[in-house]
Amino acid sequence: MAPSAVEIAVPVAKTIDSTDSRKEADELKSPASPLPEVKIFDAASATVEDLVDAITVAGGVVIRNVLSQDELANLERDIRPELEKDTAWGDGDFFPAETRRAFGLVTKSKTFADRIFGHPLWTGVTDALLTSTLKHNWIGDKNELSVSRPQLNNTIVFSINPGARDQALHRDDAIHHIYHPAAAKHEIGRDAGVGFFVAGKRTTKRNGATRFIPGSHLWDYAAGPPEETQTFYAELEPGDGFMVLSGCFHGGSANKTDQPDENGEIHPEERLVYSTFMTRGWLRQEENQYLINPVEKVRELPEWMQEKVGYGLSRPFLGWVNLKSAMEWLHPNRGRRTGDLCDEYCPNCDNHFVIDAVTPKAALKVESEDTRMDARMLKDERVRQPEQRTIFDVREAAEKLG
Ligand SMILES: O=C(O)CCC(=O)C(=O)O
Ligand SMILES: [Fe+2]
Repeated sequence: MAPSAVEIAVPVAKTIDSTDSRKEADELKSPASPLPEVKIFDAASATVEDLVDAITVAGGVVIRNVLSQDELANLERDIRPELEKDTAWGDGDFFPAETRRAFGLVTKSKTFADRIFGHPLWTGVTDALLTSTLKHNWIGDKNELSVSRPQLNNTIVFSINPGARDQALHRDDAIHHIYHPAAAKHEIGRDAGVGFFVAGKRTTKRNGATRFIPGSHLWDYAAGPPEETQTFYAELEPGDGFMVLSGCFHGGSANKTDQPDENGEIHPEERLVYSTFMTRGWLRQEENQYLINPVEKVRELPEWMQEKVGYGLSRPFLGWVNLKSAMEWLHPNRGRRTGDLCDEYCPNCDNHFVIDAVTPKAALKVESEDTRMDARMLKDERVRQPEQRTIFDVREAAEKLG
């Protein structure tokens, strides 16, 4: 998340006055509530459901062994030269001066794209938490149902070096001006985003592990400031991952490995973490994916990833170029595919018109042939009608002639 110098006035949570809602209000979570347990899974056995359940309760979850040591080595080979180009932003900033960063990782490393951005547990969790379905959009007499899928928000690798101070605890939800009052439990649709941090090296409380406050995604966002005493440090072995809701207080931590350890020895360590956030399809992306990723490199990704990078359409109508899906702009010579911008007649797309079901009533009816054999009695307004090319309608000619 980028630094912000202005303080934003935050609305106060609404007053609850009925008896039922008072009971619910008692259960609303706050900084005084007990902190939920942070669960730990292994990538080989965890299911998307396990992770979603754990995240919705605690706001974050640890997953062991997301990447193998070979994959980590490939990733570092791709990314290290990029980190070496970075310089300090100046202390007093959001990032301590000892942090080095690199961005635009989906096109800088195939391993990053395949094994982090495209990891099935990650795509499963973000699809579950960040997909939205618009059910009520009347356009004339048709009710349009539109699905908007999650898209990439940012990609950053953080190298935190010895001597770095704590990054201030913050919510990445602030980027999208999100405010939530306190909630008793999590509901799907609440989050602006989810983050995934994968350790490139061992990350510990001493060398700068990401810390977060479990359960803080359910607090009134006006409650603050966050207390360091409530933080949980996501200590990871190389290749482990940590997923966190953007509604949780979190931050990178101080790297104290420039100071003597419990044996009085100094062993400086770099804390290396690859991070990626996804957001909802209809929010602006934090990192501008169209400028940071060379378009020819984007074309090398599988199409489903191109869509997630931001070239897919957020239905019903967000992100078009020349009134077409950006996927058609990216691939001008290929035919239309699933996900392209199309009308209601398209058999591939997930943009559906829904006509509410009507309970049948007794009525006088005109009997006709089985309409699959002869549909002349029916005119389905939803089916594109054949174009008439001549002033003589040849289909009626047989009847006219007897
Ligand atoms: O470095 C970390 O562990 C967290 C970084 C972070 O939260 C941010 O930059 O928004
Ligand atoms: Fe953050």
